[in-house]
Amino acid sequence: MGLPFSKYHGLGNDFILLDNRHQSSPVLTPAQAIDLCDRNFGIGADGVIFALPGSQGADYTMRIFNSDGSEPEMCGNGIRCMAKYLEDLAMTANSPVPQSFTIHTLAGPIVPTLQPNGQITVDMGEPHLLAKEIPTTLTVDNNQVIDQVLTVADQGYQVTCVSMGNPHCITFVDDADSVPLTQIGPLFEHHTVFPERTNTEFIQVVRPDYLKMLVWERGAGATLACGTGACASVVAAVLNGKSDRKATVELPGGLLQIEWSVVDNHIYMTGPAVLVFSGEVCVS
Ligand code: ZDP
Repeated sequence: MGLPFSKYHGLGNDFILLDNRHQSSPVLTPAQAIDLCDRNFGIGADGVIFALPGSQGADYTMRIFNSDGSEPEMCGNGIRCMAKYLEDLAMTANSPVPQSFTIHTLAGPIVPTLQPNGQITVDMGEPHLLAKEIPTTLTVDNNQVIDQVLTVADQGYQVTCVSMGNPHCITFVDDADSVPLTQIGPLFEHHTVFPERTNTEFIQVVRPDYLKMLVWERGAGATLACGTGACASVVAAVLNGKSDRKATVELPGGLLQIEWSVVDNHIYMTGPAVLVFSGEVCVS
């Protein structure tokens, strides 16, 4: 009756990982995922990740439910956790441990590679910039949203929108610590110009190779880190002439290394993933 699970975190962005390799649909409903993510009545997490059988040529498939039960297309910290989880499952089963695999997601194939030092580098694919790809109705002539005004609670913000498969709205600020995140975050998330809602990042450019980021996540609120958000923020900073293509992003939970390759236009994200505990949970 207990459902085996493992809990991992990537810089404090925490996930419940489920071994779903025996069937192609998630073993939990969104409502059950909401219950397990509850920090008082459940295990506590920002989301639930299902490690599913591969499809479309990939070794595995990842699906994720946010703590509010919604399903994002992609999850950067989560996919590092899934790579570590797959390594741990292989070690437990005395199977060969692959260093790299292809994981099918709703944002396309994503390729994590386990590094000898324990860090995980993920080929996150290419960023998407067209307004309809974000999606946002904050349209401009060239159909990209770069340094455009968005009015939130009667205040104008200069925003840049980037999709990493999931939507991100980035604002550059002088001082990340003074952003009233819990007040304005939800207003960005639910703004009418974002039909699929949005993740929201506030970025302080400390140096061209070092950004400080605060995030309000769609469906999860203020989290300690967001991998796709860090990737989107470096893209936004490059597009606005504010950073190098290779930069460290400081999040409340720690550091991510991000590189937007000139060679293949892909984003490479490097960071940790850590097992916290495993157990069995009652599911009703
Ligand atoms: O797009 C969304 O709804 C996000 N909340 C998904 C989770 C993103 C994540 N924090 C990340 O690291 O990319 C897991």
